Amino acid sequence: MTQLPLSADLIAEANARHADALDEDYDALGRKLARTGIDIEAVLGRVAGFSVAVPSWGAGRGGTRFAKFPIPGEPTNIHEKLEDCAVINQLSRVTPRVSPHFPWDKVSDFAALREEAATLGLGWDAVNSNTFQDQRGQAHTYANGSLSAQDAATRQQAVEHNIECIEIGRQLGSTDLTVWVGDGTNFPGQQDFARSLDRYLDAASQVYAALPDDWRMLLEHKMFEPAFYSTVISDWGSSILAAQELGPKAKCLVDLGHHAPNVNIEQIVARLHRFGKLGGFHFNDSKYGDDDLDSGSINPHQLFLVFNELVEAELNPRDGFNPSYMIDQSHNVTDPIESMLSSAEAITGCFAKALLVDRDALHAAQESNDTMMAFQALRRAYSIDVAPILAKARVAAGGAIDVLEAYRLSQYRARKAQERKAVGLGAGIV
Ligand code: PSV
Ligand code: MN
Repeated sequence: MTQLPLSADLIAEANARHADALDEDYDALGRKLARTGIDIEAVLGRVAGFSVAVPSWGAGRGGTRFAKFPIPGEPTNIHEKLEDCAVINQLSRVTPRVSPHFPWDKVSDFAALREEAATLGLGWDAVNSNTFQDQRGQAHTYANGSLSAQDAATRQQAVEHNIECIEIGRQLGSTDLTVWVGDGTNFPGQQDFARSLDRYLDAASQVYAALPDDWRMLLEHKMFEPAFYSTVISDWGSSILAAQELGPKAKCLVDLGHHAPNVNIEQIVARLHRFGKLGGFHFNDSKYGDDDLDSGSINPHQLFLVFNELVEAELNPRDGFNPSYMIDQSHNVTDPIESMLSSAEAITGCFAKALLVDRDALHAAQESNDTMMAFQALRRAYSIDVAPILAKARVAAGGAIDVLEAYRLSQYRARKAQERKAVGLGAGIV
């Protein structure tokens, strides 16, 4: 039986105060959309079917290289993280899966962990391996790389860790392995670009060979950090070449924060789709070179344009279009639950807006080189406030009309502060 962390009565009472206003706004929006031939109920149905996974590691206050400022009631283990993820899903009803990270989320009994999540109404998304950090007692250091390391024993260790992640994922019911390596260099000349990629491909193919038939290996590229001169899988070009070489189960994962500023990410999405290699997303936002800001907080228009490509891609599927949607954020100054609630709403909102694009008008304008009307087809959809559709979908599924208000009313964090042990300050560089 499902046991959710927040009181259903509290959510219902909070919703009751907003119900009339929501009905009014939804009806008004319905009439507005009907004038352009859009059935709001059909959009509502699509939004109700949408979901995005939350990262287990995003439930804590990650901090930066400089400092960490924990808050009372933060989770310190996967069990507490799951409970927080369940709060996010209970209120938003759009985040029913958790993407775990190993060894951070390692437990002795994964069958029990799967049960525990199910009781909280949660399933599992892609498992993430971690060969960018050394763990206590580890035989070989990743200081000089993991899947691409010069040292064969280090590469073997990284391969085995990834295979262990697949095994854990099987027990949890996942079907995707996300592989991001921190491998790269800090100095020109430090490594030979070609040979390090050869080593990566050789090791990655051993991981690939261990994938069950219905699994995918999602390759995540990142331009820099922690390596600041070059990384082995630096961009979507390296990623798709590697995925093509590995085989059909290898796909590319786009973390929105892993590109140079102003890169046209929506075009990358279209390109990856064109070649049947779009595997998934890590949603977040970025202003400079960061990859941890809340989704849509800096560039909501870019997020909309990404979803515009995804809706377009869905209409022209290639090679089983089925990208996996995940949030990947680290929160430094906000309550992580609030940040993920806010991000989930921003992501779903962009999906909904993308559904409102008049595709016939857009395609006709494109075909006739009517630049302004093509742009306006996007602009009109982007300008529509879809909040009433999102709220209706949440209420119908048992969630909250105003997710942040209901969360604050619940006093959840204050209660956890009484129950949970305090988080350490962790290491910063100052
Ligand atoms: C790397 O910056 C990354 O985006 C990868 O997805 C990691 O698994 C995650 O963040 C957590 O460090
Ligand atoms: Mn990521």
